[in-house]
Amino acid sequence: MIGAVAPILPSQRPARLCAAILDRRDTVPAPPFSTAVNRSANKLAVTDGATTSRITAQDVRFGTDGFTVEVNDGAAADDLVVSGWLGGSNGFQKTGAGRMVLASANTLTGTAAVQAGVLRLANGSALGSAVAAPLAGGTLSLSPGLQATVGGLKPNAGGMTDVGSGMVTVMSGLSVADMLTALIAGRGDGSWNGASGITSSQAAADIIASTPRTVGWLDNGDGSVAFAFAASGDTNLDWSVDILDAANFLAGGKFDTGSPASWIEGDFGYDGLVDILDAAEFLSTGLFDAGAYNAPPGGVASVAAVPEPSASVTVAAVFAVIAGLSFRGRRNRRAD
Ligand SMILES: [Ca+2]
Ligand SMILES: [Ca+2]
Repeated sequence: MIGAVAPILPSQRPARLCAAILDRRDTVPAPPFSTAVNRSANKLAVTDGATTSRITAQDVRFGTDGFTVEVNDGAAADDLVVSGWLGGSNGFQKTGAGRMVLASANTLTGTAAVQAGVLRLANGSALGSAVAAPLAGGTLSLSPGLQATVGGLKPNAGGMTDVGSGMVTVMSGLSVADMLTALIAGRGDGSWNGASGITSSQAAADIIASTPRTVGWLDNGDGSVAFAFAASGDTNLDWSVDILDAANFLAGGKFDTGSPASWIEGDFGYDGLVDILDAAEFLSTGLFDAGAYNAPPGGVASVAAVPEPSASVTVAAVFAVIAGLSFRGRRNRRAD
């Protein structure tokens, strides 16, 4: 139920204009959320999932005690959309089976723990510098094509991180080894059907539709890592497969060496090596020089309008590129 609205005392305001300060000490009744949102103690709850509940113009500061947002599931795909500003120094816990969408840039810190249901990011800065932690039964997801940055991520906490058709950059605290553990768990049998870790529901759907897609990753070298919906061969995760990728594949110098290799060096199959299987994956997508294969938010992938080249032409083109670059040696720096 929507509670009565009472003025907020100046002493209760955060630095910014704010409709409600939601923390344990707060005694202010609920602000006028658009549908059936109520709150008690340190919990904000959406109890009516029949329509999408919205927190729009209000800014909400989660107090230093942290906060629980319970979003129950209903008929609407999005059960709660928060497009106001969220701030707070101790994160929040998302509970309930419903889907909560963060649609604006926020300044959260602490841990955003997804204990159940879905927390979807619809803005690249929706989590501020908070650490996302999807726990068993919880999923962190992205709106289509979104490129999101999070302060941290705990992808091996039992839950799922679904990159969809987007990309996640994790600023710090996630090692390449832990990211790979999560990716391999999410990859499952190769069709991205794992029960936990990092996956892509878009890649899984594409594979079912016989379009080979996967999830790629990068070590940015500055303490941050990234992973994204990808096609094999897209070494730099720019959502096209072109000469830069062929150059990275060659510059890595890992082909058939048995040396440990990364995605950018050409290990597209997650066995840690670059061999003929990876080269085959590179070629089998038919995407070389075919333009963008993934749509930006609200856009259309240009590859959709390009007639798919025949496999033989694509293979010939790639091998011509590889042969040409080979003569130039490995002095060239990686084109990433
Ligand atoms: Ca690329
Ligand atoms: Ca491999």
